[in-house]
Amino acid sequence: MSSVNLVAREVAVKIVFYGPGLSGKTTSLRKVYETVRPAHRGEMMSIATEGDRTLFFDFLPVKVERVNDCTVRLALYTVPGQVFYNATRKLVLQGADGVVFVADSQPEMVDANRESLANLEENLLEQGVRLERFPLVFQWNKRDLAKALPVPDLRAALNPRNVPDFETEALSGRGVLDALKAITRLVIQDLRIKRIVPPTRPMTPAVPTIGAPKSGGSGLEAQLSNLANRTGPVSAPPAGGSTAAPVPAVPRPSRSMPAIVPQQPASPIAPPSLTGQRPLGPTSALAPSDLFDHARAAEGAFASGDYATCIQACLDAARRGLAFAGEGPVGAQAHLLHVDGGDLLKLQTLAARSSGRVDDAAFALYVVMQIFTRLHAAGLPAPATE
Ligand SMILES: Nc1nc2c(ncn2[C@@H]2O[C@H](COP(=O)(O)OP(=O)(O)OP(=O)(O)O)[C@@H](O)[C@H]2O)c(=O)[nH]1
Ligand SMILES: [Mg+2]
Repeated sequence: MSSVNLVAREVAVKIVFYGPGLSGKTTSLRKVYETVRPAHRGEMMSIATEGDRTLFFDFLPVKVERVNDCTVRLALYTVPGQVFYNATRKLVLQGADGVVFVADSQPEMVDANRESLANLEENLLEQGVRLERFPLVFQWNKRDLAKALPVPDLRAALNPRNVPDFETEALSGRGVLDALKAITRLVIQDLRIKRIVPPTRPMTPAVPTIGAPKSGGSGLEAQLSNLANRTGPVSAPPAGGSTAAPVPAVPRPSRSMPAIVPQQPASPIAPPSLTGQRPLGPTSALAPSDLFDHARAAEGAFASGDYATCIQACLDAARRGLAFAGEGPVGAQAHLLHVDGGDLLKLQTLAARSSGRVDDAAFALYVVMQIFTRLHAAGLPAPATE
């Protein structure tokens, strides 16, 4: 869901990396994280992973300055590709402005690619959005594998609309930033057509428009390219395997997270609006407005490395969240909301300890997000009536 701050001339857009399980969505996002200079991005958050598998989502904020006289803030998300996580995919997809579809080039993945694309179409339609009119680009990923299908075959199977597509190797990063540039350009064009992006100021004739970026100028292409960390170019040649530095599933929190704050925490699952002074993480993005402050407290403690406080704040938020399901024992509330009782028990055990570890705190945030997600699905808390 895009948001525009006309005073600051900032546009915040949400882009989702979609595709079947293990196609390379998380690896692609990680490569964007590694490529973009720290001053232009926040920390990458991987919320609940099991080995390679994303269980909830990954999130990375990126800032692109001076596009069409505006600053563009990208909120990049990945979905979990495994078929049975469709409820989570729907949540992450809500309010998306564009999608990078990461297809797996291997022959045995043709059906999984097709099913995932059909699933994207169906989930968008539930939001009243038609895929054929939606900003979309493809990554034909894993091109480094010898058995990768020819690109024309992939196009015929998945891209009859002939939207921009890119051969990528997420492990080395080849092509990943090109796909991101393309989807950002499409999204901004779409927002301009919808008159959401403000027109260029008349007094700044030197600033090129999105549709006609000038080479070496301050157009979107140039700006995104300029973000690249010179010590780790995205187009580094593949070296017969992974060249990516190992990144922990739960990255170490940074005190230098970018300014990300919602203008109004009105919708419980609104994507983060990216203006303001303090960081907004995925937990507060999912929080019902009554619990927004609790989520922020938990995230603040996490960001400052105070994991024990984060876990306590999560337990508090979890209890308050469960209370929306009515009075009674926590177990019954959890049952009503279909929240995993085992996870709650573990959260209570962690909170009883005096110290906290980063992975425990990340788990606590995950439990709270699980509760927020279920509350939303159940329509709780009910909106206030006049
Ligand atoms: N050879 C090769 N392997 C890749 C490439 N991209 C990703 N992989 C590998 O594919 C596996 C899955 O990658 P992920 O990025 O975790 O996949 P995902 O799409 O996020 O998977 P889910 O979270 O389950 O949806 C990992 O072992 C990656 O190292 C690529 O371009 N080439
Ligand atoms: Mg993943």
